[in-house]
Amino acid sequence: MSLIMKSILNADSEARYLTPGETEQIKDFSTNGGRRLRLAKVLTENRERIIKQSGNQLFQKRPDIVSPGGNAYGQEMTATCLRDMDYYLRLVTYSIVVGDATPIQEIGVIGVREMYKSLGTPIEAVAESIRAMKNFATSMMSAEDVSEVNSYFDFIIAAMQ
Ligand SMILES: CCC1=C(C)/C(=C/C2=NC(=C\c3[nH]c(/C=C4\NC(=O)[C@H](C)[C@H]4CC)c(C)c3CCC(=O)O)/C(CCC(=O)O)=C2C)NC1=O
Repeated sequence: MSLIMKSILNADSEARYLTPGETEQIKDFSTNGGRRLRLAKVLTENRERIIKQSGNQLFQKRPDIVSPGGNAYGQEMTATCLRDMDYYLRLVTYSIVVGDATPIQEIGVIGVREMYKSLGTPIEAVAESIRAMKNFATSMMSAEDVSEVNSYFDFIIAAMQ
């Protein structure tokens, strides 16, 4: 949930107006909004490149997953693997826009370990793909911007441990 909605719900639950501290926080959050949208746009515009590069890096590191018997073996399964990476990158852009990890948490990580287990997908390799996307995506950003997006990739990786 966005900081704005959270502040309003908190205040309303106590039937009070927003405090100066809360409005100050909302002001910072709003000031930062342009930057968050710009970052989400950079990732959106570069999504194909990020996924292709990171996928290649993953398959080089883990040739077993695209070899016969591997979970991403064959054109169709490899495409599904890259699609999952695309799903996660998309959730990262949502989180960047809203400024917290809720979209990732609610859409992408609940029950994820059980799901990949039932699919026979090595989850540590999925985590590796997220790490590769993080490295590649942040390589095109300033240090300040990196600190804004790193935590969302890390959030996904942590959920896969
Ligand atoms: C937005 C939230 C969301 C997520 C996260 C999601 C994941 C997801 N990945 C799936 C399959 C899959 N996921 C992978 C992914 C991989 N295999 C590997 O070895 C690699 C490590 C990895 C790529 C990095 C593969 C290969 C399948 C197909 C497995 C199969 O059909 O046997 C499936 C099963 C149904 C399907 O094929 O679509 C789901 C639900 N779906 C969602 O709606």
